[in-house]
Amino acid sequence: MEIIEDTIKPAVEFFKIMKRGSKVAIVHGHDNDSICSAAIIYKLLKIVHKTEARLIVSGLNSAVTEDAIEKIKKIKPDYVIIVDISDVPVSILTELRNISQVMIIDHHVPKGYVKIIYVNPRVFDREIYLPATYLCYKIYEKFLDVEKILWISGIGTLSDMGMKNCSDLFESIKSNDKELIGNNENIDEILFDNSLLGKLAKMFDSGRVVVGIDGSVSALNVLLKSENYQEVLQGKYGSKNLLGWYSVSEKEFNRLVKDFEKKKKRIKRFVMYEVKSKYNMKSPLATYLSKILTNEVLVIYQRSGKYIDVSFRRGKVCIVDLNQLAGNSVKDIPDSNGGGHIQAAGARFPARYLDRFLRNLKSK
Ligand SMILES: [Mn+2]
Repeated sequence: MEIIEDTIKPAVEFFKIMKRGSKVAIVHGHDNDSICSAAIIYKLLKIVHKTEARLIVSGLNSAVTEDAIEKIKKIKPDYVIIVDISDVPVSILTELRNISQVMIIDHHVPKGYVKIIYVNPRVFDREIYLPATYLCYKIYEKFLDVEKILWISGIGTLSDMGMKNCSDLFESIKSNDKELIGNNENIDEILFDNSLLGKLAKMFDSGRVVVGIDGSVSALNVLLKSENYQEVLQGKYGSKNLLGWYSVSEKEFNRLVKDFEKKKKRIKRFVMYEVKSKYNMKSPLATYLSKILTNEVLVIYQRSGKYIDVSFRRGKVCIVDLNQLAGNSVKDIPDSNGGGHIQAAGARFPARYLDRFLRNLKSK
């Protein structure tokens, strides 16, 4: 595929020019695609550049926050690599550029960043969908044998629903780690519920779901320390925590699927549901429930402190642009944001604007 080669070329150059022993900081978000991207880049730097990169979690999954900058200022790295975070506010990017050389590896709708190295396939094709983990996997492949990171690449790419366009990765997993895919003929959503790779994806996500940011950081540490997925399943390197969180989140997940059936509301083409849970179940639940819809848009929301977080997903034959819908749903709401991908998006707004948000949706 041409686009992938064009996309990763500046990153490959970046790593070729980088000197051994350089100081590097990797800034990442909270979901599996982001932590798997960070893990792959970390391992690449460790082997090729003999560098232990510093990992910095952003306060938000979708944006680089001020607290991340404070940590970077203390480290004063030569290079900063930001993975799978779409929004880097201009003021923050300017600060970063004063300290270090910056590279962003992302796959959301492209931003007009300047004076940085920008690795995003959608610069070349706005519609193309290739998760950040897959981009990192392709970069790694230019330097090293990918055999040891296939499981991490599979977890991140599956979690971000990149099955369709990343078939070479899944073919490699099939031939090297057959057990992860099992006897599944089709590489699609079925893997979540019917494969070891799907189970691992849920396990690594359960840190974020049950504990939040600190859980994501723990999950990333397990990815970094483990040589292979067998060690994870054996409970090595802190993965005992993951196994515990996984069973908590599975139980809660099943409870919420039943609750959804009872309490979901249908308004025009929307199916709405408020998640009432002490865990961050909104996004895995939305991904699962979207598979049982056909032409509807699923709107799942959950309170988080003073805010409401929303996940938008669509049924199998639905063609609504969710990136646009999410943006429009909050456009007149102060202190809000909304957007993402055509097929999956999110929004966040102060809870007191719930009525206005619902009104905005109904007018669509
Ligand atoms: Mn992603």
